[in-house]
Amino acid sequence: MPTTAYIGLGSNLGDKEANIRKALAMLEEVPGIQVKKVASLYKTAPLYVTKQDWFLNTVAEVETSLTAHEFLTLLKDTEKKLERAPTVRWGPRTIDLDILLFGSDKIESADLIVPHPRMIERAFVMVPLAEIAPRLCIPGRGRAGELARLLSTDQSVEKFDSSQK
Ligand code: PH2
Ligand code: MG
Ligand code: MG
Repeated sequence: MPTTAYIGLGSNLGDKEANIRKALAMLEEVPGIQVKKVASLYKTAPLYVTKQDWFLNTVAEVETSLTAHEFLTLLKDTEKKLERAPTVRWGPRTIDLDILLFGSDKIESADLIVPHPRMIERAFVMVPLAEIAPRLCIPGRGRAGELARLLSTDQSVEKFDSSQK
């Protein structure tokens, strides 16, 4: 049985939009992965390390026959192919691909924690997630739509118009 997973995509180095579109195109090509829904692109203020360029963020729903760890390896390989260089924690990156949810799995291994432990505090994750899956339940936290509404007033997240670059 395939698993429905949600991934967060972010970029704040180079051609941000191209980086996100390439990452999605590369994932589409992988046997065992189908990209089902992609939210709009959002221009977002950097969180945590605030002295860096703004990010483009989105969220995608994918269906996959891979295991969570196979999926993680694939995302890391995709980041490498898009020339993501090592950086400081929360610093600038060409592309960041994070597993947010993997079916209803709860995973706590050294290299992967799912649901993503900080997703619900991040408007740059919750606003695009709520766009494509407002009624999705985040285990123990509530529905994506409600959680996003609580966040979006104090973190800058606006729809990105790629024609106005
Ligand atoms: N990613 C981070 C740290 N801060 N801020 C925004 N707005 N968007 C991100 O994707 C982001 C961030 C580390 O992964
Ligand atoms: Mg991240
Ligand atoms: Mg990451």
